[in-house]
Amino acid sequence: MAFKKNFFWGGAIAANQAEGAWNVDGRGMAKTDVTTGGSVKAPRMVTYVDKDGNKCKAPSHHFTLPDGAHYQVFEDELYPNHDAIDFYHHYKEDIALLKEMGFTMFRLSISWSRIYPTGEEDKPNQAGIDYYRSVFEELKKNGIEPLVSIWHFDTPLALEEKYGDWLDRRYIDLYEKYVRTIFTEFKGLVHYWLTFNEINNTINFLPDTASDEDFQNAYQHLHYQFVASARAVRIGHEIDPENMMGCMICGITYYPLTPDPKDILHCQHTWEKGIFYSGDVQCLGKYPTYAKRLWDEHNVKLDITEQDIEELAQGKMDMYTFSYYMTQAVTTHKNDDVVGGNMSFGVRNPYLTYSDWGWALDPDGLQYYLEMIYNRYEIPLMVVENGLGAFDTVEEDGSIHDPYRVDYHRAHIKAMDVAVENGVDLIAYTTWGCIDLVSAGTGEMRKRYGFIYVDKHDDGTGTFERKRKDSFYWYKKVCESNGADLD
Ligand code: BGP
Repeated sequence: MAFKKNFFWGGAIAANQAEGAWNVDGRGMAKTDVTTGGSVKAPRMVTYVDKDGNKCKAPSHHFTLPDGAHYQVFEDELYPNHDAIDFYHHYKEDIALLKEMGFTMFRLSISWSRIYPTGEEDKPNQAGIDYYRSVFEELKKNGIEPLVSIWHFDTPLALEEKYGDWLDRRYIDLYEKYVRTIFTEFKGLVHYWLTFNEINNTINFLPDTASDEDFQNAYQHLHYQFVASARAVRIGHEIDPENMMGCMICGITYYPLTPDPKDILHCQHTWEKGIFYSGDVQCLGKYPTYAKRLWDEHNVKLDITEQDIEELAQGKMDMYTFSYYMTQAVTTHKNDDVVGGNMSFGVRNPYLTYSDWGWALDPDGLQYYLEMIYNRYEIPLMVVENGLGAFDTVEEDGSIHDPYRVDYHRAHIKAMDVAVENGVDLIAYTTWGCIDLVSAGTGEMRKRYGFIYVDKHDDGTGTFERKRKDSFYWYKKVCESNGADLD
């Protein structure tokens, strides 16, 4: 196997999908606290009260709070992220299991509203800081390097109500205050930071049929996050020159469905809009040439200042990190054979099979992505999410047989190995949802990714008991053999 001696093997979770304890120790709310469960067919809903006091629900994707409305938790609704898998109270037990598997890296996120409950306090919430310090110390004690996402889809709800969803320049300073606090408090404990999880989602999941106003908002939202991210990179380096700062991109490999030159061109433009736009700004420190075309297509006029341009140039990433689950075929021809549920994942690729949630299974696409991206930026890469969301069955004796999960990871690790052999500087692999957690897309528990099973269910029941699946023992061999033993 080609992996370096100090390659990081591990797994990943996110605060809002794992911690639970949503209203404990002074934490403020985030959007996920007013978001219900859903399924592949039914979207997750946000709950709010309109200006006349009526209880309302709306699909959470691309939701904008109407004027005069307020987000609200309703007693007769179930909010899966409220308890999640209660990592907040189980972290010691969970870290012991990760150590047993041989993890050398664990990716987790900080909930902004545990540190600044409304985002606008002058002083941080000490209980939030103490909690994360204990988690990082526990990891250190167990020889596991933390990889910390600063923002994983969880802006404090109070800011969302006041300033909309990153549509206000004031977010940049508020985010700066938050990152200064965590860089200072956790100096020496954390060295690997990711500024915004899947920052490109704002634009790559926006359908071409969306209105010009939606595109205007999406590109503006992204611009403020790019500046906030670049500023975090600069400040992260100032506070601790040993900090390694990374972007985090939702990595999708796009293929043209046919050799029609129009499909090839369309595919290239899909890469530019969905993947390269966000990577180029963050890794090359400036907007690419094709940005003007993307903006012009939808009459987008951005608020970009001279200072923003300077900040982008000063905040280039040390590493490129990404999630990888699937590939998508795109075409300019009429084709109704689309895949996915309430979110579209392109047209069906006849050469691939699909998961129960409509995600294309394609390890070759990971090799393609790794080689494409490394050739573009030539900085270290990390695969920080990869995994199979699947139904698991607990047998009567408590065992969980999940050969499908082992097959999935084995094939993706082999693909990484070939890319490394071909010269890609890949330094880490953290599988998604190494401990079962709440799905971000559907809010389900039954869409399980873990090597560790958690007794928690979609109807809110469960004991939170943890169990080792068969894949737990398999991944342990992988970690301990540095990827050599994949049998
Ligand atoms: C990514 C997110 C994660 C995670 C994963 C799997 O988009 O960064 O938060 O949830 O996808 O998606 P899902 O939970 O919808 O299966």
